[in-house]
Amino acid sequence: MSTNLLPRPMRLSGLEPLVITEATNFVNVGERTNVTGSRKFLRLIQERQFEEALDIARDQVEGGAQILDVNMDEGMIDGVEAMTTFLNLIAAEPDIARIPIMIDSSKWEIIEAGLKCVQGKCVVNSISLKGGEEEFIHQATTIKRFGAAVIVMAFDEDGQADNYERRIEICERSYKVLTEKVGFPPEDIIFDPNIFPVATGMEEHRLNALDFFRATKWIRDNLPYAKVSGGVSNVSFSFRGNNKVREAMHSSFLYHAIQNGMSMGIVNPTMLEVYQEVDKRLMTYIEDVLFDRRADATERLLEFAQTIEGTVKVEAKVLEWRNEPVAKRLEHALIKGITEFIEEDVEEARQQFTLPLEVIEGPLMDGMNVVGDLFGEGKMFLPQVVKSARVMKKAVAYLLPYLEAEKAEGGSSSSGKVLLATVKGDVHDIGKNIVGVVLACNNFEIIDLGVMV
Ligand code: B12
Repeated sequence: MSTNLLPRPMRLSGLEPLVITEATNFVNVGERTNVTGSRKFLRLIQERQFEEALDIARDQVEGGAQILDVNMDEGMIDGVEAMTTFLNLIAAEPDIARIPIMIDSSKWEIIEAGLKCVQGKCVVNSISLKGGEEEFIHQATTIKRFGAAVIVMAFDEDGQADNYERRIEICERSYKVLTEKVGFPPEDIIFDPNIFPVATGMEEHRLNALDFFRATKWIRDNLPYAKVSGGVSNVSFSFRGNNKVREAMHSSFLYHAIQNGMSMGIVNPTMLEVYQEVDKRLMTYIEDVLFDRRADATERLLEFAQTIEGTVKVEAKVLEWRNEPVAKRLEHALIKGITEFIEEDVEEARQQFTLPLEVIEGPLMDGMNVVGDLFGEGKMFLPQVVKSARVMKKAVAYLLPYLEAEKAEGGSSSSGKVLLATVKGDVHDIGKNIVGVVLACNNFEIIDLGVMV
């Protein structure tokens, strides 16, 4: 976005605020509470097992989702009733309701039903010019009255935008109608310029990713304060069944989309590789396709994909990192969120250092710093960092008895009292907890008020 504009952050909320500024990293939308994307969720809703369906929502929040997408668009379900019931149940669960909701439906009556339920400021996903300007204005006016933000699909009376020009033409027209005729706050407009599959073998799909990147950049440069979102898994549709390729493609697509200004998106964190971790050759083939860099890009990727399809070669590669030196193994486990070997690796590192604290301040902190840098660069995403934090916590928990055994000699008299907490809005407690343990070992009396105080 042009930098000479006054900041107008997008303010969403569940029970807690989510303020999206220019400095915010990519915002990831949890997508498992969607009957069209999750078979399990669909089954639970059909069988009216709403308690279990709530657990899926809770897992998403704990896993790092910053917005919760809820979709009940399925022919066999009464969408209005299911949306109403589920959102009302969420409202009674503060650990889920703390993040904003995204009411996701292609049916206006389901969206309206959802708008009547949610507390806080939600996002409607989506409306478009598909049914003409009058209907669009009516829907946008209602959404504005409910105080929600809106996702606008690049779709008009002539159909869905499938090239660069159509994408920007529809988004510009929608933006003008929204800001000039409806008086919609521009910072509450999010465009979805359509993520379509690549490597389909069809000539007209060759520019699908590139056109999305270019349209995203155009929107961010030309439509002040508007944001860009999209459903990322669509891009890899041609590779269903080959998760290795899909995961790599998602991380590359996301990385480049974010570089071009994509601000949020619906991403399945279990189908996302860390950008840096993708095999370099695979990444080249993928990016040749995404950027349409060569005429035979699709054939080359398809050919290469067959060689890595769930083969033994992949299995061997997976465990190759176990042969690295211990510091590298710890870094790998932190980046990939692997807890399996963490205790044995931490033990090995502990034996190499004089003090257990040196393991934390050395290889573990180094690993966390790599995670922090990758996250800052848009090459890792919050759900992945949540997993890293779990690995770190397990490593620290393993070292705890050794840290405590280091307890300073010399009497029981207290060295003083220390009050610890993280401030309101800050969940980072790994460092605080370590400080608490170290101080306690040095005879300080610790009063730990916890997080977000
Ligand atoms: C793990 C992590 C998370 C985890 C936290 C899990 C948890 N329960 O702690 C999760 C995934 C939840 C997370 C969330 C977010 N994170 Co974060 N996260 C990190 C990461 C990768 C590692 C932090 C860590 O645990 N380090 C290891 C510990 C041991 O080190 P430490 O915290 O520095 O503590 C040591 C010292 O600082 C010191 N110390 C710490 N506290 C105290 C207190 C006292 C009294 C003393 C004396 C010393 C002391 O001693 C400790 C031991 O040596 C850092 C990157 C980094 N390199 O630090 C980003 C980072 C801190 N996060 C960041 C951000 C932006 C976020 C989010 C806002 C992301 C988002 N878009 O939502 C959210 C914040 C949510 C919130 N409301 O707080 C930014 C912060 C940028 C900034 N400067 O403001 C960082 C730097 C990443 C980045 N490069 O962008 N994060």
